[in-house]
Amino acid sequence: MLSLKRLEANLPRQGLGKPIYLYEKVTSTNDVAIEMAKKLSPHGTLVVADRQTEGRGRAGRKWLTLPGSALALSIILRPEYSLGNGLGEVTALGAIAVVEQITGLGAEASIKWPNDVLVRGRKVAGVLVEGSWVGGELDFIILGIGVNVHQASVPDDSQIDFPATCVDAEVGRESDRVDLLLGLVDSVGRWLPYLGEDPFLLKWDQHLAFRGQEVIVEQPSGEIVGKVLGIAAGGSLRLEGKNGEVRSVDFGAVRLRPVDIHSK
Ligand code: BT5
Repeated sequence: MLSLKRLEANLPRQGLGKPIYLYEKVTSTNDVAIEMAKKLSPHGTLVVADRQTEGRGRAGRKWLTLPGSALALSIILRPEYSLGNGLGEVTALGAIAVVEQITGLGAEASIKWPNDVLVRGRKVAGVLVEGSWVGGELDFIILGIGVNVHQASVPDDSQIDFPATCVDAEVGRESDRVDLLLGLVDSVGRWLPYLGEDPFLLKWDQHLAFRGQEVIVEQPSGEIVGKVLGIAAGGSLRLEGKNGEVRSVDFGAVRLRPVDIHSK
């Protein structure tokens, strides 16, 4: 189990992580954080669990958090602190934080637009951002991040539809989950003031996976095939079609996969 004592002694970082709530088991840290945010828990509230029984991915998909081996965390963000141009940028914020920490441990990580972190083409982390509006006004955003840390966190192939890995396997040694969590909170807090600004978009762009490669983007209106060019202002993905036409795909109910991976 993660040490609450160590976490409390080292938080907040960059204004995030106080209060912190650490659970042995929850349905989903995002669900717990949403309930707390509705009860007016402040900006920066951090919810962490050792295990999730109903961890959520996007569009009703599942996220598996196996006990003692992963990180599952959710941070409450409130709009009085600039939150950029919507959920897409907050999603990238979570992914950039993971990339920074993994890079700091010596492995190269990239962002599979819009919300996954990959190392050597395998998924090591996922980000789920959810917002709540009251009368058209943003009330709060929950930034949920799940990271596979130790080997036991990597689900069986039968449970996932994209190859997975964990931090330990990629950095070649056992990492410390508390250090990783503190580093993540620090990175999120450090980038938060720059959401939507050039340095942030540049960082996102620099770590984009599949640049120059053909990908398939699935959206409710159908599939688009194109070569990844980069991130556009606002956080949409720029793709080049077969005839050289360039189009932007907005963040939303989309999934991306390289054309040479046939899984869903
Ligand atoms: C995501 O969705 O990747 C977002 C995951 C967000 C998880 C965090 S944990 C803290 C917070 N609380 C929550 O309840 N959620 C957030 P998506 O891109 O839709 O990917 C989901 C897909 O990833 C699944 O359909 C599986 O194929 C795969 N998957 C599930 N668990 C995985 C794991 N531990 N490692 C790698 N892949 C996994």
